[in-house]
Amino acid sequence: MENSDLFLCIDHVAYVCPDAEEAVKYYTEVLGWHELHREVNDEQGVFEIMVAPAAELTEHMTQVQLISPTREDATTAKWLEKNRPGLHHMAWRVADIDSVSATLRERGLTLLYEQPRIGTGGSKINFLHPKSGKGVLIEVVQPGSGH
Ligand code: MC0
Repeated sequence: MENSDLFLCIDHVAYVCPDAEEAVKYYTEVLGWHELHREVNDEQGVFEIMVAPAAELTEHMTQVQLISPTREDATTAKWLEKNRPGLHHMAWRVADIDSVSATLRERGLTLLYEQPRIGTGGSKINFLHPKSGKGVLIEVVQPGSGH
């Protein structure tokens, strides 16, 4: 793929904490942001709430994803044992995750999953290992219909 076809925008930045329900109050009640979506993702072991500064998403608006682990063996629970609540990963939106994944692998980068898994709103997701992301965990996300 050409570089200009790889990434569309920063889809979301994820904040991990023990209680997303408590965190969303800060965004909505203190900052006046809007809750746009919430769900439990059993495979990832997370409860997540998406918030944004506007009530309606514009095409390339970045959201903040408030995440808390739903079980002790979730990757985010392990992360919270080692870190205080804070920024956990950022997600780059793509149009075609299979083509982008193939290109990233051709460029020597390590993706965590062989095949994309299901993320927010039926999206398809994969992750660049932090060692392939300059020390940052990076999600690659192709939006689903409920995104
Ligand atoms: C771990 N490391 C990180 C990191 N987590 N670096 C930056 N940001 C993070 N969030 C680094 C550690 O510091 C360590 O570096 C190395 O990675 C190994 O860490 P570990 O503590 O031994 O942990 P692992 O290897 O067991 O797991 C790390 C790994 C895991 C990234 C593979 O967290 C994972 O599978 N993440 C992808 C899934 C995920 O995060 N799901 C939650 C969001 P050193 O230098 O000490 O070796 S789900 C989501 O977001 C969905 C719902 C969505 O958006 O749709």
